[in-house]
Amino acid sequence: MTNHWVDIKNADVVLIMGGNAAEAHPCGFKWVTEAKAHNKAKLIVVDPRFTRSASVADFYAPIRTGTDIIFLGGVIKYLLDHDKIQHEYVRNYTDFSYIVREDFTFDAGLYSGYNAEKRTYDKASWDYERGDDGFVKTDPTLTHPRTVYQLMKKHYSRYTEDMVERVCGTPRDKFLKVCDMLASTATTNRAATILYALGWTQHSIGSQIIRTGAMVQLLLGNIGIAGGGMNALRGHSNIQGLTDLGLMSNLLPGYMTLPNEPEQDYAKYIETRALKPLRPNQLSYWQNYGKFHVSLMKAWWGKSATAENNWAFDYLPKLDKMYDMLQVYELMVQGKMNGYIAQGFNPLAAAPNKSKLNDGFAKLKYLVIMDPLVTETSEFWRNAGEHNDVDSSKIQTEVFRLPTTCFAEEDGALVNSGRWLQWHWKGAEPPGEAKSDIEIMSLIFTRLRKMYQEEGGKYPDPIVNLSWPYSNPQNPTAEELAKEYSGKALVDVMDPKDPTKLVRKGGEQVAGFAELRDDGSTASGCWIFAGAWGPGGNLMARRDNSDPTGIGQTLNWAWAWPANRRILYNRASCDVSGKPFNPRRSLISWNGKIWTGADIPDFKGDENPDGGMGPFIMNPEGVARFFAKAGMAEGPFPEHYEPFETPLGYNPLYPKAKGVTSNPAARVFKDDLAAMGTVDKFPYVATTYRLTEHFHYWTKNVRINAILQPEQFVEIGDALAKELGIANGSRVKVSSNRGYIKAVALVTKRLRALTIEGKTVHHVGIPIHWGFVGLAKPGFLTNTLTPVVGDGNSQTPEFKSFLVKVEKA
Ligand SMILES: Nc1nc2c(c(=O)[nH]1)N[C@H]1C(S)=C(S)[C@@H](COP(=O)(O)OP(=O)(O)OC[C@H]3O[C@@H](n4cnc5c(=O)[nH]c(N)nc54)[C@H](O)[C@@H]3O)O[C@H]1N2
Ligand SMILES: Nc1nc2c(c(=O)[nH]1)N[C@H]1C(S)=C(S)[C@@H](COP(=O)(O)OP(=O)(O)OC[C@H]3O[C@@H](n4cnc5c(=O)[nH]c(N)nc54)[C@H](O)[C@@H]3O)O[C@H]1N2
Ligand SMILES: [Mo]
Repeated sequence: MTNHWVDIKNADVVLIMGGNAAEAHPCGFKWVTEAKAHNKAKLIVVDPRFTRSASVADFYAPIRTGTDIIFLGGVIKYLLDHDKIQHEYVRNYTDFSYIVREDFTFDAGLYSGYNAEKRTYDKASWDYERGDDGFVKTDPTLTHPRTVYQLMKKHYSRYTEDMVERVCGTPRDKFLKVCDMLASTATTNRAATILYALGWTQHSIGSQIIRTGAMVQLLLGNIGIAGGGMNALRGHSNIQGLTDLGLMSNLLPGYMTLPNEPEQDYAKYIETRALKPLRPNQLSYWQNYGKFHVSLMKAWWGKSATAENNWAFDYLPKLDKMYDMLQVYELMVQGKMNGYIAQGFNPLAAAPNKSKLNDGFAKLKYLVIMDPLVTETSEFWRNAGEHNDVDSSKIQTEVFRLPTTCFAEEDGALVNSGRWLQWHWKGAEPPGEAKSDIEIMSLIFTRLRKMYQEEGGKYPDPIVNLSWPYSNPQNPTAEELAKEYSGKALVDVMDPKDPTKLVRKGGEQVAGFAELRDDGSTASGCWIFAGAWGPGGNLMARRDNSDPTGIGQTLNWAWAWPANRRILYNRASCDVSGKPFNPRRSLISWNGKIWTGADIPDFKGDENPDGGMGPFIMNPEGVARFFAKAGMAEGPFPEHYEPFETPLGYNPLYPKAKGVTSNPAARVFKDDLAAMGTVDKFPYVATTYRLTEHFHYWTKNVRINAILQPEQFVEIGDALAKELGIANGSRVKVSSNRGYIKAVALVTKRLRALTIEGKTVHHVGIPIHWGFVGLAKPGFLTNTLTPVVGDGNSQTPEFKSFLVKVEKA
């Protein structure tokens, strides 16, 4: 979230689109209720299904899955056409007036630089034009045809109301009503928040859907203000912490990135990330990259990371490709993997195309499961009849189960969607032989290290030199690890402007990332967490909920990254001179000497507004981007592409063009493309989702949940049920080109048929929670049906839109 849970209460308009917060985030949803009760906020829900969120909304609009870019692009066109934009904001705080390079083009669904064979772009032309001074050229009159404004206006001129109605199936009047409600927040005294989750991410164009939402918010001046923002409602209780700590194949902690294979030169690695400002007087905060990186390397390799060895740069793997789950399972079925560790992960249930996973696991020599429960993955080899129809006698994979504790049985911090690190305390002793994940990993590590120490091997340095300074090397405490992430001074750290002035005494915890250095004098395992455990102790454990301004800015409750800041980009809540746009919900302001207020300023604290520094300090241009330079896989402006399994078979933006029906830069492998189904055989659009009564695949192990939702069902609209002669409560078989499931039919009015390009399109709704392990009635894994294709940026699978057929079972 750019904002945080409590702040939702400040919104005047709440748009829930691509999520079902009332069901999947029932605790956080109370802040929507607060906004409605105390702020007369209007709640809009746009979803293919009439959900539990929709049932309490002021306005509901249906949409076909996977077409949100058309819808939101239509909103962009509406706002531009009706001049419903926050002019002062857009003019000063975005790239509206920036001029784009002459060789940048967009033609029939493809941007300049496309390589059809590799399915990727050379993004060089997706950039601004530079002047002789090295800075980006701008045209404040916005008349130059290559200003971002003009290009964007042209791009979205195709996204008409008519197009929205035809492609999304959203009736025109409903679409216009949503536009109108959002447009009401283009003023400085009203705010809209967007709450989204998997209904946006789990598409082959998911990241671009989210960008389109962010563009709408920028036009309305809704980023950086109380009650505004782009708010990703995250999933598992600590999934925010997972990305923060860089647990993805291409990331390092704190959103730093691993070097790529060609990046063998340390200085160049830093240089390409510590970007110089693109406009005069801009901060470009990533210029500090080296300080965060060197501090990380000191945390990991201690004395072995030295200036002479470039802070152990050679110890870091150099990335040849992303190793996301789709890539890993592809390597598995190709027989290129020996072993796999599934830690707190049940991929047989959670990953797309179950039969591919069954094949892959069967080719492994060993599979390690770290989990408090028995999972489907740990029993992938067991024949469970129709629910897991495998030939056990042919599977040789050795499976090891290592029982772990769960969060309630250990101390530590969880990072919530609002970026708050909240400390929690152990509430129970673990049962039986269960050990914590930390202890298991430490036991594995210390044994591996011993083997490398005794037997050597190819390049043992990164392992034998890893810093492991814990009181019990076989079981570090949560406190020790939290202090390491936050960071400390290794020797006395002095003020660079006044070398006689002590900033931090050697051995002390640092107060924040501003104290980190690139000369090896500091260590921090995750720079954005720096200060969470500061010189004064554990700030994550704070529980003071006082809220001096009444807008939910409880700065002494827990600790938020970065720097305890609660609302990102909050400098943009003020006008150029530093006066709050909305004094009623002021976050910060310029008092003539410093920035101060209800939040930690997202700006240089003593920077006089007259200097012209922009509020988006992480961008080298200092402003927010409508034109996503070289950032995204598919192009700088979001464009609609159909789901890989499309009910149309063509892209309605250019019905005749080839190769642009679906995302030309999506993550997809050859065999998975061959496994896609077509609309002639699989005529209905399926989408998968969760229910309040279950948490994924674990709560079917809990008796009370198993009683609440005992049996697998699928939701079918009235009209389709009638057409197929299916009665409510009867059993149906739902098949895709990859397999089938059987479940009880729930015939409902909540899923209405939509008219798309003149033909009727039906959705089938499939909850995800059943399987062949647990106390609930055995069922089929929903992911028997889903296709293997991922977003080109995040590699998130397309779980939310694929094709099925439905028959009586
Ligand atoms: N009770 C409970 N709560 C949970 C979980 C759980 O298992 N149980 N899981 C947690 C996790 S890990 C996560 S990630 C979150 C997920 O939270 P959500 O994303 O809110 O949950 P989902 O039910 O997957 O899907 C959200 C909605 O997206 C809609 N949708 C599908 N396709 C589209 C589309 O193309 N456009 C639009 N506008 N909407 C679409 C679906 O109809 C559905 O209502 O929930 C978390 N909370
Ligand atoms: N079709 C379809 N597929 C989906 C989705 C969808 O919407 N549609 N949603 C996707 C999403 S967003 C998610 S997050 C995934 C969820 O997929 P998973 O994360 O694989 O599902 P969970 O059942 O939450 O599995 C987590 C496992 O962690 C274990 N666990 C709990 N606490 C601990 C602990 O402290 N340590 C260890 N080691 N283990 C622990 C639990 O017992 C459980 O078995 O599913 C994805 N798959
Ligand atoms: Mo999730």
